[in-house]
Amino acid sequence: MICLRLRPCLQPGTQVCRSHLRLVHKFASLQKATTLPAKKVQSLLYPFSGLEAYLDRSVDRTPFQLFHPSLEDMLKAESLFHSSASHKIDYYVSAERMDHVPALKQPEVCFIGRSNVGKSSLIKGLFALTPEVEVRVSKTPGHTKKMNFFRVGKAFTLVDMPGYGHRAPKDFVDMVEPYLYSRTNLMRTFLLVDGSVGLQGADLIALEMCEEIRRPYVIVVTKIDKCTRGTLLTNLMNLQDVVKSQTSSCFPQPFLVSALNFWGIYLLRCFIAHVTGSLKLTDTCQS
Ligand SMILES: Nc1nc2c(ncn2[C@@H]2O[C@H](COP(=O)(O)OP(=O)(O)OP(=O)(O)O)[C@@H](O)[C@H]2O)c(=O)[nH]1
Ligand SMILES: [Mg+2]
Repeated sequence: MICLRLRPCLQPGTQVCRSHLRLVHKFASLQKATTLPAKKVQSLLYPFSGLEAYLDRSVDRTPFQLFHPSLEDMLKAESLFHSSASHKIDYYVSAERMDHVPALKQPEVCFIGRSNVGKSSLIKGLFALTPEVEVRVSKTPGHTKKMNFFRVGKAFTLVDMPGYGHRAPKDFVDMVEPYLYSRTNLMRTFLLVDGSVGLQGADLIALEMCEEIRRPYVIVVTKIDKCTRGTLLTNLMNLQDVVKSQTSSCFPQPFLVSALNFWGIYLLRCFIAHVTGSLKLTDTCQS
């Protein structure tokens, strides 16, 4: 449709950059999302709030709301995800081995998880305000084969990792483990778990690896649009039990997200801005 509309305007020799044709999702921006009815805004901003009423009274809500920034802070964080001449967001480089990893000084965060859990889609969602930054996603597991580095100006770098489990690259462990151990500017690892299936055996191994490495990491529960509330709650409670009883470096609050409809994306943008030291929060919260 867009192509059809543009075609009559084209003069011979005119080039249309494909990136200009990519549209920004209507909820990519928090400002647009806040025009929705209040209850919907609440679920988009703090997805746990939509589940809270269905939890047994005996369940402690505190761990789920440790990081609870104000709308103002989230808006400030969002500005970091807009690309400009002085703050360029771009794909930088891919690395297959540690000696290919770029020597960047700015704080870094990385995304790990089973193949197909939604790592690349999540990064695409975070970068939805700059659709010219191409993040490749696929429904075929094992799509991302290398560590892909995306720079967010001089503020921080996001690293999209290959997945583990089904169709993982053969050298997954050799590639990812040394990175996690030795990357000095790595501020947080985000370990993604599929909300519709919960923790799998391979996730428990990844969790163990993160515990061994003893660097701070955070669990992100993905695809929350895909499952019933009951399934999500069951998987979430199980996850909380594991985090409470088996971890010491894991942030107690899981971040619930849907890359499809932007639930939790604004909160995660704000958390990334916070842990990389790019944003001073007005409210006090833990991390
Ligand atoms: N419904 C729904 N589907 C999603 C979501 N996030 C990702 N997907 C789908 O899940 C599939 C895998 O997504 P990717 O982002 O490529 O997954 P990945 O973790 O990067 O996978 P690998 O690169 O293979 O390790 C794609 O078909 C996505 O469209 C989500 O929030 N909701
Ligand atoms: Mg991927």
